[in-house]
Amino acid sequence: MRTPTATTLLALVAGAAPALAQVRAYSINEGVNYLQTGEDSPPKSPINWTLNMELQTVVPGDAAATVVTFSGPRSPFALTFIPGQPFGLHRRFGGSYVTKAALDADFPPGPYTFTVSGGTIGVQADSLNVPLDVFPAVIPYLSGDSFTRLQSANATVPFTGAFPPFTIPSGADRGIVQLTISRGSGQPADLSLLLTPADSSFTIPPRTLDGNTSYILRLVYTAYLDFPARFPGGTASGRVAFVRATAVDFTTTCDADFNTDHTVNSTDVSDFINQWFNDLAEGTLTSDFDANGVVNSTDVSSFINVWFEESAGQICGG
Ligand SMILES: [Ca+2]
Ligand SMILES: [Ca+2]
Repeated sequence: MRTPTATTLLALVAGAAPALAQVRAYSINEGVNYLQTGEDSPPKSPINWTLNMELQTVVPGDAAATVVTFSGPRSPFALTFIPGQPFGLHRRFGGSYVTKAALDADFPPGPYTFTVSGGTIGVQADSLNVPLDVFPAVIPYLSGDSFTRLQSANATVPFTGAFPPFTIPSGADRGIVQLTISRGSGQPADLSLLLTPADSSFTIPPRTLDGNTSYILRLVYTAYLDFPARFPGGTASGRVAFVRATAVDFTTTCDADFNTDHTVNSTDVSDFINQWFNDLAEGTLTSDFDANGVVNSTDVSSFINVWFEESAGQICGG
């Protein structure tokens, strides 16, 4: 008989121990969405108000059903099991509302009790207390000249934009700023930045985006109320989130449109060469066309090749 080594014993123990069946997180997100369509002004009227509820268990099968009860006309509110996740995910979108008053009528402030049942952990319940309104006071938007410059952004050079900071509202525990850029709703993000409420600028690194391509930038301010150590045994973290999100549509210009006037022509070559000599003299990196951190002759040849590919006279973006 072989004697198990310490390593194999550890492996046996680890393999034999099932993942702890438990609720690990549950949340309610209230959101308001905006679209910025002009320079240096926050969007004045929301597109819509939304609400989402979610509960996660450590493994699928811990709970077969999740129902949320509260003092409102849409209670009881049954969440839907979302298959295909490594954990047990129960989620439901509460709908899109034109006004905050309409949202509050269906989902009023007060306690929301999440009850799980039908799985390995049996019937368990705990609640979240939803206050009336703990939204960040500031509506997210691209400030200064950021909006206009983004409309003709050249993806081969860094783009730095500005937005207003916000104060974590009274009653909230923390806040975050998220900035994502994708090719459309539901598409994976080409850029995803996690920032703080005190931040007021962001940078898109060169070559993160493609040239002559349409994108949606989403700037999201969230205030969180944390409810730690919830559910029997204190296994779950609860969270109520109040989210303001602003979308900005933009189209990058062609890679060879160096002066970002939406046309590729000989002026772009002369402007690029002038900048290239200037970078050599100053040690700057504006004409680092291949974004390798060095300005040298390869940047000129790469630029010229792309300039020929994006044939003269091509209209780009915008
Ligand atoms: Ca141009
Ligand atoms: Ca280079």
